[in-house]
Parts: sequence; structure tokens; C-alpha cells
Amino acid sequence: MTPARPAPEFKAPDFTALLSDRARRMSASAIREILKITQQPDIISFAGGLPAPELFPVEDVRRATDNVLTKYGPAALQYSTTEGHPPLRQWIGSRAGIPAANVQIVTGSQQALDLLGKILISEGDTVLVEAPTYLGALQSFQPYGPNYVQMPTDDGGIDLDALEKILKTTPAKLLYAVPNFQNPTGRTLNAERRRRLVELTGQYGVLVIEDDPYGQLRFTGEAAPSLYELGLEYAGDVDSSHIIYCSSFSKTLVPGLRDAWVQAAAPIISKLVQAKQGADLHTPTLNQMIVTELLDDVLPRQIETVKKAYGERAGIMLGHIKQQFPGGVEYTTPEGGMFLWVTLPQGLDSTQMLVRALTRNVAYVPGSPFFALGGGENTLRLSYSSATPEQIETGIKALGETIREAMD
Ligand code: N5F
Repeated sequence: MTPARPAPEFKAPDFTALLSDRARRMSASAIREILKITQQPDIISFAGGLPAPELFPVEDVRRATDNVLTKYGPAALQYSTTEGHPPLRQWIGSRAGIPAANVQIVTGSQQALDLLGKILISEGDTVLVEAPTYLGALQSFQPYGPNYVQMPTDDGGIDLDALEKILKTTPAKLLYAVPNFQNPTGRTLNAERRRRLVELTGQYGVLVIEDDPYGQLRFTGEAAPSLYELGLEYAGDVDSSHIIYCSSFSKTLVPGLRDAWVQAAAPIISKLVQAKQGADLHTPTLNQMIVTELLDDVLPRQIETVKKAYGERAGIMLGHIKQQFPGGVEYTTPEGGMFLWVTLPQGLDSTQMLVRALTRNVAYVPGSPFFALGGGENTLRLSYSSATPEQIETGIKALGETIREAMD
């Protein structure tokens, strides 16, 4: 089609000037940007938090899809309720020991973060985040104009003495944390600190978002109770709890179905429903039915398969790191999940170093985008979930050489 000639007085809109304040606060995800580069076949990528695709239960999903279409017919392809597929909510609720009414299905836990930001964060509200924290959460919260305060962390997770000091002087609305095998550090908040965090935030009237996509993927050590479980004990009742729990089938089953959920008190759930109506009406009906079909036998089996593979891959990566990385480089030892965190000697810049790493065909995510208020230039995140043992060996060797070169 030949474009019509614009009227002489027409000027293309100044799109940038027309953007909302909210849109102006948005920025691109460093992970998604790097994923574009790492799709080149010769790059060994430790960048994306991508589950291992060769482990996906493709045949089980095929069978479940067929069963669901037979069982539900056109209803599997129809619009459905915003709250989610009732049997899926019931299963999640019964496992958590709460009514299905306190469960909201969402389109990826990423959507939960966006919708929770939308319903809870007014411009200027103080939001406490770990330093570092999941950058996708920052990306979701940012448009709503939070005032971030960073909580210092160490190998046991959030430093609770530091948190108490912050709470004494700063009226905070919300605390966001990833207590299990945190993205990006792989660290876990220890059991004692969990109790204290629930009590402190309870006392100071702070709502907590507990983001837990990796909790089921523990390959070593002992599980600690979730903040949500402790919050139920502390509050004594599901509709008074100040903890909002998010989890997902992305890392335990498959990410492409985009099925995840929120457990929370009724007033939070009912606002989430309204926010979700405006966002996407509901999570795809067929996808929810497929996941439901897989809950009883495929999901537990898949969790075992994935845990075993990631445990092996983490071990292999740590072994090569030990051999290949020069002295002065520190790294975490995760007990589950998909990530470990590397701290280079002070003065090195992992963003600049990425260019050199890419010339050696290896990629990672630089650490600084994981800090709400900046910092962490000498840190980086490595994911071991989707690389083969051979790729891990080659990639870590290349990264070790890159670090040495940068240190010289
Ligand atoms: O449930 P889903 O798939 O939307 O997962 C979002 C999510 C929520 N919270 C935490 C702590 C997470 O780590 C994630 C997923 N993070 C991956 C990552 O690499 O950091 C997703 C990256 C995949 C991508 O952007 O393509």
C-alpha cells in the first residue's frame, strides 16, 4: 500500500514527550537484553535463568493437552474466571493449608509482581529490597514510583540487625524478598532470621512479598519454613497475615505455560482480581487445565529430575570455578535453585568485562542491575541450569581467562 501523503500541517508526534510519568520510569531488563545476544549458537550462556529445555516433559504436556480437550471440550478454549481454574486453586490451597479463596492464579509470577506493585505502591512509598535483589521485581515496581531502601545481605540472607535499624527510623510500606536460593545470589535466608523477619515486619506494620519460584528445587541441606507459613502462625488467621506469597510452575514444570500463583489475605486477593481484570482478564484457560492435569504424577517426578540435574550442574560449575578462577574472586555455594553469585576483586567492572567475555563466547549477567540503588559493579550472576557439563567446563575456563585478563 502506498502511504497517503501527510497533510502539510502534520508533524509526527513527539512520542517521548507524550509518555506518562510511569512509562518514563520504565527501563529494559538487563537479562532480556543479554538473552538477545546469547541466542547466537556459539555462545555459552550462564546469563538467562532458563530452565533446562531438554528436561521439559514434552510428551506429558502433549498427553495432558489431549486429555483436557477431551474432558472439557470447548470450555478449555473459552474465557474463564479471573481468580483461576478452581481445581488448580484448590490443589494449591490444600497444599498450603489455606482455602482456595486465598489463592489467585497469575500469568507468571512476574505478573504477580507487577499487579502487587500496582495495588500496593503509591509514588514515594518506601519499599525495602535486598541488596542485591531480583531485577525483574525492580522492573515491575519501578513504574509505580517506589522509594527503595536497600537491606544489606550476607551468606545467611538479609541482615536482620540492619533491617531493625532501618525499620526504627523509616516508615516502610512493603518488603520484597526471595528467601530461597535467591535470584541473583543463590543464598537462602536462614530459619532464625525468617522468624525474626516475620515478627519485625509484623510489629512495624510492613507488608512482605515473599517471592518463591525456587523453593522446591533444593538439592542439598534442610528446608526452612516459608515466611508465609510463619506469617500464618504469627497472625493466627489467613486473612490477617501480612505475608503475601508468590510462586510459579515455571521452574518446576515449564515456564512457557506462564502459570503461577499468589497466596494472600482476602483483601489483597480481591484487589489483585480487579487489577488482573484490567491486565489480562485471566490466565489462559487451557494452560491452567494442562498444569492441573500434571499436578499429581508429572510435577513431583519433574521436580526430582530437575533438582538432580541442577545439583549436578551446580557441583560441576563450582568445581571448575575452584580450579579456573584466580585468587581474590569470591562466590556463593547455593543449596538449590539455578544461580550463583561471583564477586570480583574491587575495581573490576563486570559490565565492561562482559564485552571481553563475549569475545571468548561466554555470557553472564552483570551484577549492578540487581541493586536498586546502584553498586555491585564488581559482581555478576551465573546460572548453571541450562548448560551441559561440557559447556560449563569450557565456559568457566573462558570466564576464568577473562577475569585474569581483566585483573592484569
Ligand atoms: O513465574 P515467572 O516465570 O514469571 O518467573 C518470574 C520470576 C519471579 N521471581 C523471581 C525471583 C524470578 O527469578 C523469576 C524468573 N527469573 C528469571 C531470571 O533469569 O532472572 C527469568 C528470566 C527469563 C527471561 O527474562 O526470559
